[in-house]
Amino acid sequence: MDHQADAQRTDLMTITRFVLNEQSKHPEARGDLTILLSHIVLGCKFVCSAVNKAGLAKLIGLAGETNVQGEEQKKLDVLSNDVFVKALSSSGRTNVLVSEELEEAIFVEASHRGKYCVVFDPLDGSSNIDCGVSIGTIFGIFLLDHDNAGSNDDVLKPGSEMVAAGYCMYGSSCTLVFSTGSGVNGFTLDPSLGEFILTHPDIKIPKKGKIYSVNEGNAKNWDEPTRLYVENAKFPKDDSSPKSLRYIGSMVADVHRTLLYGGIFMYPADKKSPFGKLRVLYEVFPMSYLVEQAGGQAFTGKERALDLVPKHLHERSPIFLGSYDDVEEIKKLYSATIA
Ligand code: FDP
Repeated sequence: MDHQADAQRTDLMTITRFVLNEQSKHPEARGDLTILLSHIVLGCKFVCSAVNKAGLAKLIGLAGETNVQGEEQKKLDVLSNDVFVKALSSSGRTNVLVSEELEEAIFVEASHRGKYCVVFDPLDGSSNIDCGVSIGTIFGIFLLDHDNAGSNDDVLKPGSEMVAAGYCMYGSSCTLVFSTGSGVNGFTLDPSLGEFILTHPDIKIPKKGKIYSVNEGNAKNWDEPTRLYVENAKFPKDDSSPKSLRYIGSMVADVHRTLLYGGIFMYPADKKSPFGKLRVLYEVFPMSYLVEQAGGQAFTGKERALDLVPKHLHERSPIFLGSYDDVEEIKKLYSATIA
């Protein structure tokens, strides 16, 4: 019997243990971020379970319809929003909440108010929900220097001011990836334990990748740098191999693959959508934060994505993110166009 291998299997680094270890490196920390993260983890577990059951539930008349008890079932994205709003506000550590699902920000009432502002997309990749393809939750966290009533201005700040960000991907397994500003770590949910276990420690994005990821159906409306980048990816001018195209159409899944395998994910501006499609606060910022923490770059076509200062809660921005060298290439194409 291999006792050493057995010992390794039983010495599990759960997400709670990991976050507490991180907290102990900061003697001044009072555990507020740890508590907030544990509420986010609970929300992710809840949504994961709902996503896993959705297909089956639909077959027997649940999800989105009326169940056997005659109760109306909420659609997954509405349900996910409710789960996260409740998990976050009940943590007692949040102040302002911005959700993709809600027009206005939520200002947490005084009795539960804390110092953190959370921006989130409770269920991203909605067009993939009904066909069972990977979808996810994305979140970013800002810290206030006061615990008075918050305002929209508390989140209309550059992404570089976030103190943590992450996503949970509901795919063939449930994977939670996050950073509190000192690297990126990934955890996989062990359904038999109900615990997220560290499976991807200290994720580093390859310096250069072999994959480009973009909705090429929009090509006729692209700007010149994007068109040139994709042309070079397919017909390289040097003797390198062409890149592969991979596009799932769920930002979480496309960024997850980019973090692990390298390459570039793009949602550029085009003639029809001059600001691109993806939302600054809860899509562009958290993913750019993670990519930078993993050693890559995130660029809007004009500037470093984390330097953007949004004027509105649901503002959009073009985004190019991924391996350092690949993003460098598109940056050069943009500066050549402007020059
Ligand atoms: P969806 O519309 O399915 O919710 O922001 C939403 C998003 O998905 C991203 O997850 C995804 O990267 C992108 O939009 C896909 O957009 P296209 O269908 O235009 O490619």
